[in-house]
Order: sequence, then structure tokens, then C-alpha cells
Amino acid sequence: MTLARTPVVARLAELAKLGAYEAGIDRGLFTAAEHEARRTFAGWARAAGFALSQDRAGNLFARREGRGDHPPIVIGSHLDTVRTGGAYDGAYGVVAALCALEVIATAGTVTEHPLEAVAWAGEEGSRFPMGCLGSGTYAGLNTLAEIDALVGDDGMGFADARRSPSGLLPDVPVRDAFPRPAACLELHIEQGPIMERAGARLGVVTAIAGQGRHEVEIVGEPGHAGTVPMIVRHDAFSAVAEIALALESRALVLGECVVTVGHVVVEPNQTNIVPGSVVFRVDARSVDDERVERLDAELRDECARVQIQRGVTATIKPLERRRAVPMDARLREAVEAAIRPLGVRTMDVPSGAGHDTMCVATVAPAAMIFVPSQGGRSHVGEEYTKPEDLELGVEALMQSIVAVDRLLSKGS
Ligand code: HGY
Ligand code: MN
Ligand code: MN
Repeated sequence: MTLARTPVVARLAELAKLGAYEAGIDRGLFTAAEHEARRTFAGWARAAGFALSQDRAGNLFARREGRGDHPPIVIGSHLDTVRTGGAYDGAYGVVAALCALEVIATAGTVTEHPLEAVAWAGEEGSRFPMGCLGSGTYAGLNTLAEIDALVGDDGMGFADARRSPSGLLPDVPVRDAFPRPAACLELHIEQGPIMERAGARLGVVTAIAGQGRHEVEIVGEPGHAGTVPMIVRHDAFSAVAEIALALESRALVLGECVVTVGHVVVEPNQTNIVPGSVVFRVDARSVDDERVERLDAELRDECARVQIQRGVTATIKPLERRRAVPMDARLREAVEAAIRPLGVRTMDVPSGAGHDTMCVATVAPAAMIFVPSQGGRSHVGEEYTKPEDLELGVEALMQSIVAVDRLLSKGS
């Protein structure tokens, strides 16, 4: 089957310049770089003749009308990145959605359902302390008032950020009400090693892992690094180290789960001062929610233990809890049938990474498609997926959109 030629690779290269620096790409929600990325997407969508709109959370929609009066099939991902992001995590799914709609339009195919290519806002939570901020608001999992109350790591509130010059796009109509979508599709890089090891070029996602995220403050006693005897210390960082290692051992014993302490702020953070306090964040995940609960319980137990044994105080603040989300069985079947004629090795694959689809799936049937990540690496500047895999993914997405539209039209 010859793949439709699309500008997916060139467009990703263009977006990759926005927020680029020596460690990768840093494109937090409502920063100048991320604003420019949404503006660029809007320019491509306008040139393709799609109708643009946005909501107050920053989600951006490029719509192509369908034949019937139905809710849309939404197809998208995110343009924001982690602080050391790569060129493909999120951006690929946004650009591919637009390219897929352009291929469908160029072929003169009129789907029954309207199609909306979407840039979901703030999926990474790298500026504001909430992941899937835009898709979660769209799905009604959090309110605009709740996200407006968020304060970014740079001290600016979300409400101010979205009204700032790098906030919402000034020339795109704002929509406040949305019908529940008919279905949700997302194309994404795998961000792990499974597909590459199996030699698979396309992955049909089975489920998206659940996540439990907490912020913990440990308060001990600062002191002179040279004079305070070890046995009388209340070293806040040593307490954190014990907790982190206990969580790691627990995850290894439990299996089929992961836990990460990736954010640690030590105070006063000076070589010759015993750490007085530490704020750290825990990210626990599994496709089995029971395992996430077990890791959350381990965190609570370890905090209780260090309080007694180390004479520190531990305060745990839940940040977010997203339950594991199985993909819709009928949509998965439609996607599998749609990509089979492409004649490449495909496989079922779980997603350890979180995605906007885990939120939108709470209001519509959802499916995800993966393409391989070289070396399984992501959330690093070296993130890479081969151009031929990027192009194959767009074809798979386009075929899946048409197949899902046909499936859902049978029911209407
Ligand atoms: O953390 C995640 O899994 C996603 O990249 N936000
Ligand atoms: Mn990511
Ligand atoms: Mn992502």
C-alpha cells in the first residue's frame, strides 16, 4: 500500500525549534514557545480550511465538518513538553491528526462525523502542577475554577497565564460548551522499549496505566555539617532517601508497576548545612490500580516510620490520582482491522506513560496507536522515531479515523 505523502516530518522539525536548547525542548503551557507552537498549528489548520476554536483551558480544535449532525471524533495529543523534552512526545500526535484530516480532505472523503484535530493543553504538567490539565477540563474531571487556582512553578497563576500574551490565541474564537465527543483517537510514540524489542512498527494500545502522584514535605533540623554528631541529626534528606529506596524495593517486589521520585527540593541546599527540609514528589503507576494503591500505602507507611525513627515531620499532599484506563474493545478491533492491510508487524501494547486519552476516555470510547521509540527513550532530548515510522503512523491514524467513523455510523 503506498502511503499518502504528508508534511509530518517537516512540521515536527519546525515545531522542534520552539523551546529548543542544549538539553532538549522546554515548552511549558502558555510560555512564548508553546504559544508559538499553537499559533503554528492554527496556521496550518487555517491553510487546510479547517474551522478553528479554543476553550479557556487552552485546548485548540481544528474542525472538518462531516455529513451528519453528530458529535465529533476528536483526534489529538499535546504541544507542551517536559523540561528536557524531545521532538515527538505529544507534538507527533497533534501534527499527525492534522495531516490525517488533510489526507482525508484531499481524497474527498466525507466522514459521517465531524472530525476535530486537537492540541490538548498542558498534558505534561511541567509548568502547572496538574497533568492532562486541558483534556481533564474538557472531560469535566476538573473545573476551570480549579485550574485557574493553580500556580505555575514560575509563580504565575493559571488565570493570569491564560490571559497573558502567551496565553489563548487572540484570533481564535473561544468555545465554552462542547458536546461529548463520539470517539477519541490518539497517535503517540511508545516512549518505551517494548515495540522495538518485538520488531513491531505499529502498536494498538490495550490500556493506559493509572497514576498516583503525591507531594511530601519532610521537616527535620538544619545544622552545621561539621559539628552536629550523626546520632543526633534530624537530616531531612536522609529521611527522603530512605523513603525513595523503600518505594523502589516495594515496586520491584510487587512487579508490573513503577515508582519515581523525580522532583526533589532541598533546603537550604548548601554543602555544609544539614538539610532542614525537603519537598519531593512521588509518581506511582501501573495498569493495575491495586498496585498503585499498594505503592501509595507504602509511601504513607514509610513517612510514618521516618517520623518516629528520625524525629522529622512528614506531610503528604495528594497531587492527582488517575485510574488505569482500558481502551475501548470495539475501537481497538476497528483500528486493528484498519491497519492490517498496511502489512507491517503490529502488536498489542500497554501504555506506561499517561496521555490525554486517559481523560477523554471517561466521556467517549477511545483508542490509541503507537509507533516505536528508538532505544525506548523519551522525556529526553535524544528522543527519536524514524521518519518512515512517523509517516506510517499517520497512515494508520488516517485509516483508523475512517474505520471508526464507519463503525460509529452503523450504530446511528
Ligand atoms: O508522565 C507522563 O506519562 C506523560 O508524559 N505526561
Ligand atoms: Mn510526556
Ligand atoms: Mn505525551
